Amino acid sequence: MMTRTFAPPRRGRTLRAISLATLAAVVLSTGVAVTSAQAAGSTLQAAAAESGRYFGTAIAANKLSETAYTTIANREFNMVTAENEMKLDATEPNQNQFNFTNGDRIVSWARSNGKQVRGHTLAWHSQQPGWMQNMSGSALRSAMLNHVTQVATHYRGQIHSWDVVNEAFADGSSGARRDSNLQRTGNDWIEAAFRAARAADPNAKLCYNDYNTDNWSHAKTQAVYNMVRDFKSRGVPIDCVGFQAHFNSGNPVPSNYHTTLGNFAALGVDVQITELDIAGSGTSQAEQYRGIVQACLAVSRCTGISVWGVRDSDSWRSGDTPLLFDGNGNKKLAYNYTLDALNAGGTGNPPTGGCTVTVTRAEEWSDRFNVSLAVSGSSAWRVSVQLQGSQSLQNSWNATVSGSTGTLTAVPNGNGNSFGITLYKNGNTNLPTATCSTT
Ligand code: 9MR
Repeated sequence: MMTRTFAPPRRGRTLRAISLATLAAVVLSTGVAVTSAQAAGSTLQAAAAESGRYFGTAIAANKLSETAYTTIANREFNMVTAENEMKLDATEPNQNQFNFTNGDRIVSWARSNGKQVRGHTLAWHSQQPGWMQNMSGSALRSAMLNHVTQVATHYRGQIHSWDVVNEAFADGSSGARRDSNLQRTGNDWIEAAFRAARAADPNAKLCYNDYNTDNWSHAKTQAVYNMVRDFKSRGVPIDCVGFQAHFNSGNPVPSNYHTTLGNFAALGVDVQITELDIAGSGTSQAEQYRGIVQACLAVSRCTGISVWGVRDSDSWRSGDTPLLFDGNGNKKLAYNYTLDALNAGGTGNPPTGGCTVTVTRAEEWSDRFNVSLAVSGSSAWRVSVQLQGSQSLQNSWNATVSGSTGTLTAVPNGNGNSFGITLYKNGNTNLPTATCSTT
């Protein structure tokens, strides 16, 4: 995990995100202002916003009356997806009788708390109401298009991105479309749905959304890619591709994820991570979350990440403890790694002259954790380390470190340009930030 102290200008970065007091302190204490310090976002939404991205969650309408739930959801996330409330069975239980009650509750909660909404989902083989399951042919095609039109029209102007079509490709090595009643209405059902959605809500971004499309070498990934390329070449209105990102040991985070995201983005669509959850616990789970964030940050058109639920207990597969908060609403290690990765941002060039320090989280125990710091650009340096909250210094190595709380100062002691510290958490597990100046 690296925290750049010398952040390149990034989209959406505003002075609001930088404490002016911190900035002034750096300039004054070093004498030479080599660059500005990077402010660390203290919530997922703030940290993601530093690079112009959103951080979202699935929301269940029946939990909006639970304060413990809404407190976390409101604090951490600025994008909301209705977990089930906008699906076909929820919104059109009887043909041409629409019910938007629960979908509207989520949109209303989101809007009154300043959040945007992802719409999920307009056309899908699953969770169809009974009347639709029994239809076929041109009657089904018309009913599907009517559904897309009516629902997208109801929410017109209120949706950031719509999952227009969900999960239309088969798993495995075939690269084929998934067999379904919708697919049997003709191969053009997907583009027809996109055209209807565009006509109904011209300002919403229109996404194709699927799972098991993360590994670039998988046949399903290639098949979706080829469809998107074809749509772009023929002017079918598609703006984005959603990667659900449901991971477990059978479907691990691929090492080529940034390649997948980058190749789709190169087709001229945004990419979004739409339903992220990762089965597991501890460091292994946390490192996978970090990998996902880093893959998204490496692709400029990866515009946001949404997790599929707030707490483990809210998850559709709660036994896998796949989310960022435990059932009591406590931040998990995966949360810390995710926040750190968002704050670290994408790669950038260090300033000319001066020095750069990277901050990496290392071993962790219940009461304390190690932090590794590596200086580049100069061997005559002074590093200021801003501890978080009540954190205090227990130990240090390979540098002379003074101070014990608040801001530490480190200078070389003849052991090179990398050094380490052990910090007592004292209730705060966030990674410290650091700035470097030459001496
Ligand atoms: O999380 C959703 C769960 O509450 C529903 O019972 C389930 C029904 O299909 O759908 C879950 O959400 C799915 C999403 O809509 C599409 N991608 C896979 C998600 C997890 O199954």
